[in-house]
Amino acid sequence: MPFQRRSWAEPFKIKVVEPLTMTTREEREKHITEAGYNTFLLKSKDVYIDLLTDSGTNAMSDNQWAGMMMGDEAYAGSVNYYHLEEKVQEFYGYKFLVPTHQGRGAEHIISKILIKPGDYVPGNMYFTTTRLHQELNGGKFVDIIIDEAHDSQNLHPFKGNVDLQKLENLITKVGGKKIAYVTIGATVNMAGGQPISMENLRQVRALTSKHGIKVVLDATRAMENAYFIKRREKGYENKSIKEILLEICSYSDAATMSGKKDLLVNIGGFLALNDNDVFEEARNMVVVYEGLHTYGGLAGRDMEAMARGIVEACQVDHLQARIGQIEYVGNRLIELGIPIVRPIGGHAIFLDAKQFYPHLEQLKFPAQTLAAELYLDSGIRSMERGIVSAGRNKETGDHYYPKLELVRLTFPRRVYTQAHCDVTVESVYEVFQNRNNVRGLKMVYEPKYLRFFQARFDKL
Ligand code: PM9
Repeated sequence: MPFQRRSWAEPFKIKVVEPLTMTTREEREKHITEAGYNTFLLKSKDVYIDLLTDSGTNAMSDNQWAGMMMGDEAYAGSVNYYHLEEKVQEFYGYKFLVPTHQGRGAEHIISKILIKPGDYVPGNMYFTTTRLHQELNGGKFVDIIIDEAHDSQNLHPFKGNVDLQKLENLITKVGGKKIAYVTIGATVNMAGGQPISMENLRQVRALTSKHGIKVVLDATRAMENAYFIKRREKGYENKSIKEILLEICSYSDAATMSGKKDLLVNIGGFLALNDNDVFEEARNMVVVYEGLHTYGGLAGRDMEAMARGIVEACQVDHLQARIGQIEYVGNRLIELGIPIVRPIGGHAIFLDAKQFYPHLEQLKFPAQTLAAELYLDSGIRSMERGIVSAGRNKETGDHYYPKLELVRLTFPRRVYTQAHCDVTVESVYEVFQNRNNVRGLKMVYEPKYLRFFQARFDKL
C-alpha cells in the first residue's frame, strides 16, 4: 500500500515572488466607482488578492521557464509544435493538433466548421465564449445538464452530468441531423466547477453514436475532472490521472482547449481532433484566423511551456494540492455559515449571491454587487457569474435569468498561500455580516457581446 498523504500541502517551493499592492478603503471606493462596479475594469495594480480567474494567471515552474528559452521561433515547423503535438497525442489521445492562441480560437474554428444555421448544439450547461461562437454561426444552444446542477445546495457528486433523457428528447424532437454536435464541459465552469462522471460520458457517447452525432469535449479543466473521477467514481481509485484523462477523451471526436487553465501557462490553447476531413478544414481555417498551422497564434516558447505544462499538470500530487486548496477555503466558509455552491468544485468557490442577498431581486444584480462589496472590503477581486454573464436571449432580446446567481472566487494554480486563503475567508465573512446594508446596482452601459467583461453599473 503506497503512503497516502492526507494534507493538500503544495508539492513545490517558491523561488520568485511578486509584490502585491495594499490599498485603503478610500482608495478602493475610488477605484471601484471608476471601474463602473465591474471587477473586470479594475486595474490589476489596485488589486490585492486576484481571484478574478484561473485563466492564464498560473505560476509556471522552473522547468517551464527553462522551456521558454528553448523556443524555436521559426515561422513554420517549430520544434516546439512537434513537442506539443506529441504530448497532446500521449495525454489526450487525439490524432491531430491545431494550436490556437487560446480556447475561444479553437471554439471559433470548430463552430464554423460543424454548425449550419438552424442547427442545435446541446451541452451540459452553457459557457460564455463557447455559446457565443455557436450562436454567431447560427447554432442554438440547448442546456441538457441534469437539474441538480442548477441547485446550489444539491450534493450530487457529478453535477456536470448530462441528463440523457433531455438529450434523447431533443434528438426525437429535431432529429439527429439538426444537431451539429454535443458539447461536453469537463468540469462544468458555470455550474461551479462540477465534474461529469465516466459512466455518464460513456452513456452520452453510446446515445450520440446511435444517431451519428459528434461529441466535442471542452477539455479546459479535464485534468481536474479526472481527479474527481479518481476520488469519487468506483473502479477509478487506482488509475492514474493520465489513464482517466485518456478515457474521458476517448468518448469524444474532438476537443477544444484553453491551456490557460489546467496546463499551467499564461497563454495558449488548441483544437484536437480525430477526423481527418475536419482536421484538414481546421488546418485551412487556422491560417485565416490564428496563424500558420504549426503555431496558431502562439510563439514557439508558449507551445513549449504548454507541452511541459501538460506533463506537470497531470500529476496527482499537483491536482491534490490544487483542489485541496479550494476545498480548504470552501470548508472554512461552510463552517462560518456562508452560502456557497456545493459540493466544492475544482477551480473556484462560488458564493451563492441569491442566498447572500435574499432582499435583492435578480435585476438588481446581486452577484455583481457582492463582487464589488468584496473588493471594497479587502481589495480581493472576484467575478460575477450570474445574470450579467448569462447575457440576453438573441431572439427575444430579454435577459437570460439563470437559476444560479454566483460570485466566483477563482484560484490561480500555484500562486497564493494558505494565509491568502485565510484573508479571503475573513473578508467574505465581513461582507456577509454587512449584507443587510446593501442595495444593489443598475446597469448603465451594456456592450453587445460578452457584456460581463465591459458593462458598467451605478449604485442604487
Ligand atoms: N474561461 C474563466 O475565467 C476566462 C474567460 S471567461 C471569463 O473561467 C471554458 C470552460 C472556460 C473558458 C474560459 C473557455 C475559453 C472555454 N471553456 O479564455 O478563450 O472556462 O482561453 O477559453 C475563463 P479562453
